[in-house]
Amino acid sequence: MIIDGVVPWPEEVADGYRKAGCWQGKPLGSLLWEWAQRWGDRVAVVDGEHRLTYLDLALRADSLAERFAARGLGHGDTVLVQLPNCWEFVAVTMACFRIGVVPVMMLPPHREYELGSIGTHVRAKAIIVPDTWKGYDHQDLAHRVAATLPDPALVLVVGDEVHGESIDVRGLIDHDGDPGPRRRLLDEWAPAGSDVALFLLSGGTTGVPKVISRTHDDYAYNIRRVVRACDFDLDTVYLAVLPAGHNFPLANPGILGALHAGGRAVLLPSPRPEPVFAAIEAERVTATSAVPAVAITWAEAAANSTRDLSSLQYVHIGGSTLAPETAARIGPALNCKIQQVYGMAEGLICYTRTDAPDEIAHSTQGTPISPLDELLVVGPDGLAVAPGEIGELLTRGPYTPRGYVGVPAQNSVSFTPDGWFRTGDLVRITAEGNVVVSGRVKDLINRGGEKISAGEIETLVQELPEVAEVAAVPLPDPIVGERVCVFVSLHPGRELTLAGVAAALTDRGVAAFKIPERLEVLPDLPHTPIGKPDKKVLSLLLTGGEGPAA
Ligand code: J2J
Repeated sequence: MIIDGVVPWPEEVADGYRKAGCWQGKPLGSLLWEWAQRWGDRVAVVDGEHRLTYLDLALRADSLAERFAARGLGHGDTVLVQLPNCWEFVAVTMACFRIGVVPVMMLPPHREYELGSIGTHVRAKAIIVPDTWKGYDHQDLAHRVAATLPDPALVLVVGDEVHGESIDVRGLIDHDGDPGPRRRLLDEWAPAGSDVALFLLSGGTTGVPKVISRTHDDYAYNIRRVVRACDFDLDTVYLAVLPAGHNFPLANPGILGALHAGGRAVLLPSPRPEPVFAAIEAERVTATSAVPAVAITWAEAAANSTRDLSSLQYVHIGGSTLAPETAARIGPALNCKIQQVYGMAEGLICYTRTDAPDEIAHSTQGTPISPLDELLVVGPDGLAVAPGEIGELLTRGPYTPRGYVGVPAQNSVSFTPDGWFRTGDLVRITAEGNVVVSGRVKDLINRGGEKISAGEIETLVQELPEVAEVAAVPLPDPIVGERVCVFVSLHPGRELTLAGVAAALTDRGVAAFKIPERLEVLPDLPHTPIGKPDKKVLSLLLTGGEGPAA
């Protein structure tokens, strides 16, 4: 089934990946039943008091899938999934995979602005939310957003307080323990391996929603390879603390990797050290993943913790720059090995391997997980740089799609005519083949691993009546790496405060992590020769001479 705006791999390339055995033609929902048959009574998912076996998970997913279908959801329909880390997230995702419904992985802090713009872009047919989360009423949010979407959209809610007009997700789950005819029926409705399995969101570099389509074939291959790179096996107990809808904890190797290996995924809705340490102790967690800012808080808190963390073997760290000295501190503090990961929802994943010497694991971001990943480092002229030199990384491969969904103009910028994805990251590749990320050319702000498009913030701030011109730049920060700083010039006689900007963007329904944390008002912004705000000069104003952190 072809979804509007999804860019396929060229047929001959796709054939090559099939012949090479990367793409096996199995939808992720059928893998669920393979796992259930192999490991039926082993525990698959732990969420607080809830412990689901593989069979239990498959039965619940099937039950949900049948009910989704009964409400008209089918192949290629998109559903915004905004759930915290909970067992229902896994069951809902698997249910979608079973019947070719495409979950769109939103994050819990997203609000009207993000749900509305993405939901419109993908023509969402349903929104799945918790009733409330961190004191915020997501059920109400979902109804407000649903009313603005181009197509009628169902609102499905996970929680105890489900209103009359919403569908209670837990209420859709019923089974008597026998897969029986329901499983056979759903097998008949299964999507093809080449169909889109899910949509992930990219931080992006402009205000255009950048939705990444991942097929069952490509995602399954990604998961198989990364399970290998991280030595996940039957004994793996993986703790998911980053938001589960993010590619990293979802599948690299994350929750789906742990399940694919026959291990166990423990879901925790918070990365705060104490609950994390308590979960590691209680569940004998062997591996977890974190962005650097989170891993640093764990390393600091571990010294004063009496929790038994001895089961922990690996922490996967990625999403933003990790200084080698910091990397060297984290392993000893948590008494485990770290594996660095340089990854992106657009595909390419690089990992330092479990047996890498410390020097490699601390100072590089590792090698690609697939021998078929192609990496090309180019200079500003678009030509390959000399080996070992820094340049922008371009990549292609069996799990790196050839375009964002429905944005042809953006695709002609983000992808080369021969299908290379321009990562926007500056890297060098060492003589041993390890990637070292050394900066970026793309215009975004990386706030503790959350990617914020400078262009998107600029569009929003530009709408304020006081603002003549705006530029958003990263403000280097010792804790989260970067925060959003906006430079503005104002119309004559107008005034603007940081609180005013924050209030206006919050009113627009923008997620809190994107709200600017510093405002600088200048009489005029400096400009480049072609008349754009000169962000290099602005960044220098912030750092007093040193450029912004990479
Ligand atoms: C510096 N920058 C990094 C690293 C990603 C695993 C891990 C991370 C992501 C992710 C992911 C970095 N050092 N180690 O999806 O599966 C920056 C780069 C990159 C962008 C991608 C996964 N690791 N980055 O972070 O789609 O700029 O994916 O292009 O959110 O994060 O962001 P995202």
